[in-house]
Amino acid sequence: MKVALVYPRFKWFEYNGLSEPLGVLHLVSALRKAGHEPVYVDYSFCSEIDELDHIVEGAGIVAVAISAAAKLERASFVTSHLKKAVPDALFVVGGAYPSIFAANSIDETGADVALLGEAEKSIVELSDLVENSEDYHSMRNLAFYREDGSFAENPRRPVPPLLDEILFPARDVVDYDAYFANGMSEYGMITTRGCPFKCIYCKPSTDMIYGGGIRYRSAGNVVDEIRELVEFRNDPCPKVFFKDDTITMHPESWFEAFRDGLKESGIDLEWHCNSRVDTVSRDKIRIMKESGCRVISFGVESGSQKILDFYKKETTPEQAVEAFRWCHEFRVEATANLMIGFPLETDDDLRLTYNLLKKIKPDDIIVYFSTAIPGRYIHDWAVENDYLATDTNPELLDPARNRAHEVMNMRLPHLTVDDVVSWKHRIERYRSWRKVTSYSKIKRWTSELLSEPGKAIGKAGRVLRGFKGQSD
Ligand code: B12
Ligand code: SF4
Repeated sequence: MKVALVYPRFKWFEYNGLSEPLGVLHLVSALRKAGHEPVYVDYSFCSEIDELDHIVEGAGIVAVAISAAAKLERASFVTSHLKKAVPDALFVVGGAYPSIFAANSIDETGADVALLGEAEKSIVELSDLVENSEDYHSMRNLAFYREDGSFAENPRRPVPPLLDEILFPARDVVDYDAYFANGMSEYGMITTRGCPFKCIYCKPSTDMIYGGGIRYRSAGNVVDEIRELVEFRNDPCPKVFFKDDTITMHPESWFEAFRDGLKESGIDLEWHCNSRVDTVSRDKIRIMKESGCRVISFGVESGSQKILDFYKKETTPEQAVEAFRWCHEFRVEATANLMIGFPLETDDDLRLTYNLLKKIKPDDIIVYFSTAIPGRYIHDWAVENDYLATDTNPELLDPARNRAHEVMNMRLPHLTVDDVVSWKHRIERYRSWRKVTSYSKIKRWTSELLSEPGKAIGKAGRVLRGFKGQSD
């Protein structure tokens, strides 16, 4: 049966950068293997809403991806258009947001059902049932409104324990040239699913998608996927962003096997990842560097232990000092991600954060505004303690957008928004200073100036704007 997998990023600007939707691509592979006819419908580069109707035509299921609340409005817009174009199809929503807010996803989009959590198995099961005109309402991971108006959320199947058994994402359906032409710079990939930590600004949302805990792929399986990517894109030196929550949960031996596997395959990989300062060691960073790691983006969040403890981050500023020292030693660029503007933060806490930055000397700094997103403990806490600002506009639920627009969705008893903004500007100025003094940044910028002068000049402009306190 024809199944349309829709990525509804229609006329949407990504504040955090453009990337291919890996989850949807995994579903394309699963459906293909099961003998269905999946079609990938990506609105990222469309200027008219009806531009892709011909691809969706004849689909028995139209499945729309929603990653976050910020995208709900786009998903609703695209779904209501497609409901007119293919009125007889079964409309499904899935992805991170419906896994947490199933009823709301159906209410807002008018979809018939939601598929919750990892969906490689359930999308195939649903497609089989629909194709055979069988009743699907009792299948696991399904949520829907019963005829009497009550909401049903069926039990979930256990998440697949062995990630190596999951098929690689179907990259052949992606128009990578368009993605790269529009600012994407790295292929996405993932080597683990889930995260065992409990930070209040994040959990329990990811547990609702990946079922809690963490599951791993073997290094060999990841090397196989990279080999496939190298062949498919005819690029022996690909750049990859590992989207894992904390890839450094892998032990050192994993990174050794990964490094050796790449070497044996003759692949010169360059990659970057996110990490926590307490899951790295000096040796791990050395081996990561040997396997092509160029940048590690650490969730440093704050220089104040009091704030880290409120976030339940379970890290210390001292661990940040060590992690950044090791990165500088092995010339791995280290980015510090910060989250400022938490209601309990004071001017002294922000000063501690600023002082920590001066100590760890990050090669880059990304300042987010602390945001209470529904489905996370921080949101419950903000509601209970009356810190949530009255405006629940979904647009305010994207920390990257809030940073760019300098707006917040929580009230601050000890600071004004202007205070936070002025600390942000101070940090941005220090960030620009680091960019013109960091060895790695200067080296990269110089080589870019020779190979891609336009890009390098654009970067220099952004650094200059940073000196005025403006972020990218
Ligand atoms: C890469 C990424 C991004 C990228 C873009 C993602 C993209 N192009 O797909 C960028 C950087 C732009 C981004 C931005 C944001 N993101 Co983001 N992002 C991620 C990240 C790190 C990886 C996603 C991924 O590829 N996972 C791997 C694949 C295999 O898993 P998956 O996508 O979940 O797919 C599975 C299921 O969800 C399901 N599924 C997925 N799609 C579909 C579609 C259908 C139809 C069905 C049936 C099922 C289904 O099946 C898949 C296979 O099992 C996740 C964290 C994580 N570890 O997943 C956060 C995450 C999805 N992001 C999140 C959020 C909140 C945001 C932001 C609001 C800001 C932020 N970072 O906090 C913005 C808003 C973006 C927006 N406007 O929508 C949350 C979402 C949770 C929530 N709803 O509250 C997550 C879970 C991170 C977190 N814990 O905070 N993000
Ligand atoms: S913020 Fe990162 S480390 Fe903390 S729970 Fe979320 S994914 Fe895990």
